Amino acid sequence: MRNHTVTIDESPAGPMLTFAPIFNATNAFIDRHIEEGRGNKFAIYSASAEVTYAQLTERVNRSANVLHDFGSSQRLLMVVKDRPEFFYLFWGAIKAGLVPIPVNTLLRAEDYQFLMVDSGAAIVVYSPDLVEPIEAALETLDEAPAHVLTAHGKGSFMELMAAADIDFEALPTAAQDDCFWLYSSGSTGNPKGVVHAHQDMVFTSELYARRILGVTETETCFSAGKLFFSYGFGNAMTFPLWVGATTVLSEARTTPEMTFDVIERFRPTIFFGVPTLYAQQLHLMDSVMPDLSSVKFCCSAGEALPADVYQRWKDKTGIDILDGIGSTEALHIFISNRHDDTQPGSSGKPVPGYAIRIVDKDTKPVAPGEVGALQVRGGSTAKHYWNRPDKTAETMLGNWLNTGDVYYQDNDGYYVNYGRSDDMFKVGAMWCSPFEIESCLIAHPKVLEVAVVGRDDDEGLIKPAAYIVLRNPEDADPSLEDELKAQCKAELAGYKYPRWIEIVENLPKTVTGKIQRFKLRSRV
Ligand code: 3UK
Repeated sequence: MRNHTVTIDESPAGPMLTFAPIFNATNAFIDRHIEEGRGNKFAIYSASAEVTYAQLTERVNRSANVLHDFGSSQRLLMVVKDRPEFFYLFWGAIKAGLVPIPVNTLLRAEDYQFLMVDSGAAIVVYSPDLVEPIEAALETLDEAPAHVLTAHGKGSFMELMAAADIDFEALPTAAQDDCFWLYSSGSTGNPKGVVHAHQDMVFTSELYARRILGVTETETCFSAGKLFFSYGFGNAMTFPLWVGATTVLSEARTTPEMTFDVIERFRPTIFFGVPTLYAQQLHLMDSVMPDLSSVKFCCSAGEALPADVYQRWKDKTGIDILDGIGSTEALHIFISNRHDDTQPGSSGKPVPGYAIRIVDKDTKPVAPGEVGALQVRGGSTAKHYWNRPDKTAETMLGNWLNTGDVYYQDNDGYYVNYGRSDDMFKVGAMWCSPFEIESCLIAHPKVLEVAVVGRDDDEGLIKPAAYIVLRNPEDADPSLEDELKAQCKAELAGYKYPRWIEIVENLPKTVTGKIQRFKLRSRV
């Protein structure tokens, strides 16, 4: 068996992947393409550069040489925007036996200070425009990392790479060795370092990207979610690299306008977005209709895609959106809709190769149709959080991963999201899912975004409250409030209509676009 070899057996329980005893993911995702004759093919399109597989391989080797000289088995904190350097650093580190830790590029100095201390990284590489928060964070440290460099520009890591050798033999790692970390933002508390192995990227790329989406080397992928977010990390890096396809990178902040510009310029065949972005894009399409003719299909994850947004997108563009649920801990999507099997408003069915169960408080499977806690088991799940035995014990239950989500399986076998366990609330002893009420409200033509939380009424009993962003702020008037309440009363169980409707300019969100309902709960 060669060092990059993975063999796949089709068993009744799903595909079984076996790895060569020595397995360094860089051989499988980068070097293999040279042997397979893709050297002259483009791996990356971006505003700053176009990069072929041959150039990518050479630059990863140069980067591995620089990093290996810094010291093997160290950790490398990457605060790097979506540009080709991200690839050189990430794969060069893995090839040289270091552990890369890509982190969010939109944070403040205090956050970087936390990440530097928590990760104990000996090397920090950052995009030059982030110099202010990075330097401010470095100043607060008792002990500075041994090497701090910008990714590109004068005196940068790219300059060291230019002077380095173009050959490098991958370190003889194993498929289950620790390979890279991603930080999980979480809705509360400090982020947690999620430790992933070499094999985890292979499982997500093979089981979800190749087999469910059908990504092949002829595709061009564009992800609105950035590379530091494990959704974007798969969509825009490991998936195209696994099959020898092309990715489109943009370091610009994600806005509907930016996504339309990139799609028209680089003509991707697959677009990966998140629900709030699809809603904003639809709104923008009322005034400018972009040319989306290159896009064969779209994907959505990060939070549940309301059926209404799915349908309006389909009506307006003719393009399908495949919703699937994934997480940083599982690395990518493990329940998904399919090209030929989509149930709008649901997350779809398990991706073969993953085991899924919905359980009650005693970890007993619930009866069909009952809501419970969603758990997943599969080859890509993280075994632990860095330095957080308490959180590891709560989340990693043997081989099962507790997602923190509430789900039920409908009569046709589709998995339906009922919100986060901590966003759920009871009205008159009956469970209320914010998502169900939000899906009803967002179907109103004047509503752009909505979030529902439980709020105490005069009697201290919880009732739904809705926070709404309007398409046109001028539409705010009391009759609209009545109309929205009436719409919910007509379509939902009586107790679920929102007793309060607050029109707001925007909703609090995490950097990955998830609504922070806990912030709205404390706002009253
Ligand atoms: C929620 C969804 C309903 C759910 C992610 C795809 O979002 C990702 O990772 P995170 O670690 O958050 C995980 C949590 O987000 N969620 C994600 N997708 C859906 N809820 N429907 C969905 N389709 O609460 C989950 O536990 O930020 C998504 C791929 C990789 C990812 N990291």
